[in-house]
Amino acid sequence: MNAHLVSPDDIRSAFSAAMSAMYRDEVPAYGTLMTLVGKVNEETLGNDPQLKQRLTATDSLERISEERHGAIRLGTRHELAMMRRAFAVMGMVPVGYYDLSTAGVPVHSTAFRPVGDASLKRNPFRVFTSLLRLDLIADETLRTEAAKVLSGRNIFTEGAVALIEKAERNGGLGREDAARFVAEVLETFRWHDKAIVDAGMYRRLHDAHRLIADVVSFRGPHINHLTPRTLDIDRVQKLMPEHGIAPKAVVEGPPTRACPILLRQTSFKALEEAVSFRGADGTWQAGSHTARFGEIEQRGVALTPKGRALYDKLLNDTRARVRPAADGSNAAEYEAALADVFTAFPDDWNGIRAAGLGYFRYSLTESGKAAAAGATMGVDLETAIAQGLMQFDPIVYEDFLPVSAAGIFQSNLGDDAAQEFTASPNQIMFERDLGASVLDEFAHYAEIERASIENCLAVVTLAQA
Ligand code: OOG
Ligand code: NI
Repeated sequence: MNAHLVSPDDIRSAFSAAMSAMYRDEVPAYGTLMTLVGKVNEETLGNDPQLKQRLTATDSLERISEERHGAIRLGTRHELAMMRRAFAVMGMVPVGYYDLSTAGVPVHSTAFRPVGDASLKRNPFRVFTSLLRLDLIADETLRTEAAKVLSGRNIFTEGAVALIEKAERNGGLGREDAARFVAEVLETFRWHDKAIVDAGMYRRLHDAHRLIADVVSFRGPHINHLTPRTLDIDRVQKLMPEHGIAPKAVVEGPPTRACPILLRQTSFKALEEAVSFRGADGTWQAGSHTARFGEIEQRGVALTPKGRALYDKLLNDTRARVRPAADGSNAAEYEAALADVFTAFPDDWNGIRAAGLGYFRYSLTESGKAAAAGATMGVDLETAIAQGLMQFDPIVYEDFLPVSAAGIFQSNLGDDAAQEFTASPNQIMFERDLGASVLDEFAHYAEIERASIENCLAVVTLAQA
């Protein structure tokens, strides 16, 4: 019976493609961005045969043009728990906990994504998923009203829920069910231009925080952006205006480097879109809502806890020197400070590796394979590398960065949206609402690295025996 089940990786790929097609249809600027990113990626690979060769050798060239992440914001813990079950059918599990209250955004989040090398290579589609924290809203009346609106909506179709339950019962879905599942779950991410609240309520939610209005006022958690991955974010940022897209002032994350680390992101501002609000007598009142935007990202090496601590420190040091203004007035100054402060972070692969700052995937070189076949002596990792028997490639960072995420949120909430909340991470509450614990990202990368070394040692050991 299991032979008839479609692999979760295939369902995720189909879902990612369907979502991309829907968003391209709904937000044409996303299509423009995709085309631009595709062009820049092709040029980058053309100019850097070595990069192309490494990506091909590690089997990761194919995934790049197919790769993207999206984001949604949910209203209740029931929505979050069901979303976890829906993503599980696609082989996506919650990784990491992000507290955004520190950054003035009343949500906390996780990223649903595939784990494991084979699944990531097949399709690394991720969804940054936030849960609204009504507990951070001061106005008690509004909080109660918002909770009431949220409790009255059902963001999943009946068909989606039935197929999620069926997949859980049978350990997966057959071909027809999988196709129906993709179509049914896609409905949850669709844009609705008719609000479920009246204009007055929308205004009050909006005044409390724009994000609250976005989460509470509509029938579902529309996908608010999809983000393709580029091999050269500076180039795309520079070319965007020529293509009629205005990027945000500064790129979030680390500066431009020879060896990219973690994640760099930039977005274009959310569009003002026509919506209508419920009138008292069944009529509709015209208005507008701003939520959906576009983003691009460039991914670099995943950092160890030590590397991440250094990154966090350098980012803090930079921001203590220059805080990037929302209007871009000090963008050049910020970029200069960032580049300057980050000279303290080694910028060659072996330096990053030797200092224990990043995670790498090890493999035998051709001469390593030959040596292993000829029953050479076993040598330790450093010697094997020094003798050219082993090579290493950076393991791509698959997760997100809280400061960057906050910057992306803020750039799309308008300049009046900056608000102070008391920092109140609550991973325990989040995991209770989710109905599961989130995976520790560091443990995951460490395991990929370990397994790659073990692969090589096995060959060397076998050859010695
Ligand atoms: C999510 C913002 C975070 C990212 O790439 O860091 C994010 C949101 O605006 O809902 O997507
Ligand atoms: Ni994003």
